[in-house]
Amino acid sequence: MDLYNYFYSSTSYRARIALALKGLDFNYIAVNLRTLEQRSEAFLQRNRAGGVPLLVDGDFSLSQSLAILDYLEQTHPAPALLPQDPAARARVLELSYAVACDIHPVNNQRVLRYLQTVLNVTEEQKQDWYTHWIAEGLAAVEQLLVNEKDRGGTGPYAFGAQPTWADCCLVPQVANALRMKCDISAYPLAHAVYTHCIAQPAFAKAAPFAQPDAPAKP
Ligand SMILES: N[C@@H](CCC(=O)N[C@@H](CS)C(=O)NCC(=O)O)C(=O)O
Repeated sequence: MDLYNYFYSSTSYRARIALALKGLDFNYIAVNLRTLEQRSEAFLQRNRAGGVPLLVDGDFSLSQSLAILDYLEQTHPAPALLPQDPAARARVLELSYAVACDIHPVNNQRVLRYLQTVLNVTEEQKQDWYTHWIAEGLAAVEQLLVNEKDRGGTGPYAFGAQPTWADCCLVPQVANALRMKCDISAYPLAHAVYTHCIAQPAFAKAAPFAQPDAPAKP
């Protein structure tokens, strides 16, 4: 399999975590988001949406990180990253979608680029925008983790003793928030899940600064 991705991309990071947890090797094909390689004609021919990750498995090509997670789940079921029980599975998806559908899209690079280059917001206003949506989004995620704890959830992952899609989505989002210097002290459960996960080998393998296109760690 080939994974078109970028070290700092949180959606790529989701796919890398799932691949690592399932013990799957892949060819790392870097798409440089800093130089807007995702907008190049060559890449747009692969993915008209102009985003990473993009998974290519033989002649099968797939964008959308959650569709990639689902494809991996179906094609390589072990270890399972979604619970069997319908309610438990729905809880995992609820948190995953809270990150993937509510937090990430409004702070995606193309949105920030539009704010700056078309709407001419200042750097400070851009940071306000980013921080605002992180705060709104992580507060909702934290409540989901509180609810899970109230139901008897024990961690150390978001939903129990095994990693799930929720961790694949949450860890990159918290990493982005920290990189953008957002205060995440109001989300202790999310922070605890993040801290646990990044110490695990599969998550470490998938981390931004473990990737071949990453510069030396700042
Ligand atoms: N919903 C898509 C989003 C893909 C996406 O837009 N990824 C970001 C990187 S995290 C990207 O490539 N952004 C480039 C841009 O916005 O121009 C997914 O989950 O895969």
